[in-house]
Amino acid sequence: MTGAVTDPRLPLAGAGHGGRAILRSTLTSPYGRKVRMAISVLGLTERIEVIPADTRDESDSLRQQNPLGKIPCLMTAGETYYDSRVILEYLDTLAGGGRLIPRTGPDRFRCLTQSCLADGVTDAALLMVYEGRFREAHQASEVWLDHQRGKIDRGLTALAALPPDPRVTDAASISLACSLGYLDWRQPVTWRDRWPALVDWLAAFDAAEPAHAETERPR
Ligand SMILES: N[C@@H](CCC(=O)N[C@@H](CS)C(=O)NCC(=O)O)C(=O)O
Repeated sequence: MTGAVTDPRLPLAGAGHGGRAILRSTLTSPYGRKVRMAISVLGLTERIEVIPADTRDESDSLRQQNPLGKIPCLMTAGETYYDSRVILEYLDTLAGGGRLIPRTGPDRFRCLTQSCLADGVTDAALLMVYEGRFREAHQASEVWLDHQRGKIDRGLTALAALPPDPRVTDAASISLACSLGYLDWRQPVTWRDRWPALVDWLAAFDAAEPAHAETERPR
C-alpha cells in the first residue's frame, strides 16, 4: 500500500533506488524499528529504501549524514532528519498528521511524554549494553549499571501502571513495543516476570498491529 503524501513542501523522495528516500538503519536497532514500524503503518514502505549503516565504522557515510553517527537517519531530497522522534513526526506530518501523534491538546503531549519514557527505557538498556561493548570487563561500573537499571525499573513500573492503549498504534505504543522487544533481545534486565501487565500489553499490541511482527529483527 502506498500512503498519500499530503504536504508538497515535505517530499518523500531521495537518492534511493527509483528516487526513494533513504533510511539509514540496521534491522536490529530499536529506534530504527520505531521508524520502520511507522513507515509500515503509514503505508510508506514503497517510498523509502532502508540502507544499513555501521555506527562503529569511521568510513561509513553515516557520520556525514548525522554528525552524531547514530541511526536511524532519514534522507529525503535535500534534507536529512534524525532522530527517531523527529522522523516519526516528519512521516506522520507528511502522511496527513494526527495518526501517530495527536495533533493538539493534552493527548498530544501525553503521547509524546509516554513515547519519551519508553525511549528512555531503551536508552538506559542501550547504555548497559554499550558498557559491555565499549569497556573492558574490568572497567565495567556496577554503579553506572545500577543507575541505568533504576531508570528501566521506574520507567517500566510507570508504563505498566498507565500503558498506552495497545489497540492504538501511535508514537507511544510504537516506542513501548520497540523498547520491550529490545529488552527481550539483549536482556540487560529480566522484565517479563516483574511486569506481567506489560507482557499482556505486548501480546495485545502484537495481535492488533501487524507491523509489529513485520519489523521484528531477522533471526
Ligand atoms: N535518540 C536517538 C537514539 C539513537 C541511537 O542511540 N541509536 C543507536 C543504535 S540502536 C546508535 O546509533 N548508536 C551508535 C552510537 O551511539 O554511536 C533516536 O531516538 O533515534
